[in-house]
Parts: sequence; C-alpha cells; structure tokens
Amino acid sequence: MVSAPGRVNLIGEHIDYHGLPVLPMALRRSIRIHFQARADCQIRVSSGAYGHREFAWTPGLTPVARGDWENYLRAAAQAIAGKWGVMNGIDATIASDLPPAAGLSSSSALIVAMTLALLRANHRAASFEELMEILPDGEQFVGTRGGGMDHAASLASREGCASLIEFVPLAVHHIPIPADWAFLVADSLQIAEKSGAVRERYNAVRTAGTEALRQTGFASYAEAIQGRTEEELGDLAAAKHLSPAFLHVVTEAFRVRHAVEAMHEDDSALFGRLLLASHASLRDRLEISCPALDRLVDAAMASGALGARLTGGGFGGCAVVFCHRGDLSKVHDGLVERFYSGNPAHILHAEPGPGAVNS
Ligand code: NG1
Repeated sequence: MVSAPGRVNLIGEHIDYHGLPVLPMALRRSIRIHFQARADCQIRVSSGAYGHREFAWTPGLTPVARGDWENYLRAAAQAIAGKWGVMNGIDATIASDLPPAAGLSSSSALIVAMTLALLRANHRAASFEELMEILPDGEQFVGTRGGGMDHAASLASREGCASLIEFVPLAVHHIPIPADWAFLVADSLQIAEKSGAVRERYNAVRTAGTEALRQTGFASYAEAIQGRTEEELGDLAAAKHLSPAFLHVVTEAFRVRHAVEAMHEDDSALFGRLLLASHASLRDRLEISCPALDRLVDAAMASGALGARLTGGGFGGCAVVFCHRGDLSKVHDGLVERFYSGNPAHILHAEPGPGAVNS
C-alpha cells in the first residue's frame, strides 16, 4: 500500500515555477493505493465511485479524453517510462478521504501515489530528487505544467510541520507549526476548472512573470532579489515599467521569508498580516481572485480569523483561513453563518500530516 496526502499552501503563491521557495503543509487526508505486481504490462485500477480503468503500459502513452481520471494514471506511468523505461503493470484499488476538486491537490496526490505504487511493484527505489525530476512534467501530461510545490509537499512533508520548499537547489525544511495555530480550508464554491479558460489564465500569469524578469536582464528571480530591498525592487519595477506580476513575485518571496520567521517566533499577528497581504497582491497585481474568494476572506476576518487568503492557482477554489486554536469553532461557525447560509459542508479543519515518504 502507498499513501500520498493532499496539501494546502499556506503562503508563496504563483512563485514555485519561478524557482522561489513556498510554504505549504501536507494534510492528514490522502489517496491510498493497494496494489499487487503483475507479470505483464497491464495496469488495472478500480476506484469505488469512479469505476474501473485498464490499459497496457507501453512507451509513448497518450492521453485519453480530457477530464477522464485515467489520464492521471497514464501520467504517472509515462513519467516513469521517460526516465526508467516501461515496467510491469499492477492490479490496484484506490481509496481516498481527500475531497476532489477542492483545491487540496487531489490530482497531484493521485499522480504521486500511482507513481510510488508502480515503482514499488517493480522494486525500483527512487530518491526524492529523482521523483521531483519526473513528477511536475508528469502533470503536464494531464494538461497543466505548474511548479513542483504540490508533489514536493505530498512526498516530503512532516507531521506537525509546514514545509519550506526550495527548488534551486531542491530542499525541504520542516518548520514546526506552533501548537496554538490552526488552519481551515474553506471552499469559495467558485469552480476553477483546471482545463480550458483557467489553464490559459494560469499560463498567462506565468508568462507575465517570466516576461517581466526578462526585461530586468536578471537570469532568475532569485538573482533579482539577492541583496535588494523591497523598496529597491519597487523602484526598479517603476523605472522599467514592469508588469504588476513582477512586484507580486518579489513581494511574495519576501512574505514567505517573513512567514517562516513568524512561525519560528510564534508571531501569529504577523503571520496573519502576511496572509492578507498575499491575498491583496494576488487580487490586485495578478488579478487571479474573484468576488467569492474576496467575500470569503472578508467573512473569515469578520469571524475572528487572524488572516486568510486564496490558496492554490486561483480563479476560484479555496481560501486558507488562519486563527488561534481556541478560536477555531468561533471562526468556523462565523463562516458557516456569514458565507454558507448555515451549511457547514464546505469547510475543512486542515491539520499538518506526514508526506508519502515520511509516513
Ligand atoms: P493548484 O492550482 O492549487 O493545483 C497550481 C500549481 C502549483 C502552483 C500553484 C500556484 C500544479 C499541479 N500546481 O496549484 O505548482 O504553481 O498553482 O501557486 O500545476
């Protein structure tokens, strides 16, 4: 059996694909795959509610119909094949307590779990670094090519900790979350469909950041930030008429740094302000929020949260809400009343769990 958890990103949004550190945590909810090795190349998977899928693992797999979950299974097989070649298939069953399409990275968790199941069935050991070489590209097979945050968090997180993920070079630092801190994940009920228009907007945001960097002449965002203050970077953006995406990326990088310090120092007020500043930057500079997410953040603050922000790719999806543990019920109930007209079904208490390789 293998198990890969979902994640919620606490802070560091739309900067992982620019190679900058991010701070997600894995959840105690995961996708589990029970598997048995086969002696041929068939991959046969059943998943209660989603039915049965079967295909032959051959070189050069192509996607099936858009939106079919078989693509995630194929993505894992194809990612492995690209590095190690095709192997024997498996008979597998999938179980999950991770809500799908809720901004908790269930799709990345499925790709991670399937990749680990196929590798283990074939007695192929793979290091965290090797997995991180193939997994983000595997996701591209399904249609998106984000950064590596979701896979790194699902693989390498530690119980009770947030994961500070650095990409250049790849490293994960486990930051203990103060015992009194609590997080909720609340769904805006605005669906951010990963295919189609949202995918194009996601890519446009990425391109805007890359184009602004090109105009500065720096080789990377890390180089642009190195040794400079936020003010100096603001002056640079104004002088070169850079797109607002530049300021989002560099200020978000500073916010991640400060958020880690706030966590180390148990400074919940600062951590809350950083979440709000991140949301404002995503809303005003990247323009990836929506009225429902903005109202959700306002409702969280009116209910006694210390901070809240949209989490994940944006254009809908979820907000992460931060409060003192003692205020959890008050904030939860306030949100149910203010945002959900009494229906508590769309809020989850997010507790930091272990990643797939640490469980
Ligand atoms: P979501 O939309 O939450 O799956 C996406 C990317 C992340 C990151 C965030 C924005 C994938 C699998 N995930 O997350 O890498 O770029 O957007 O911070 O593409």
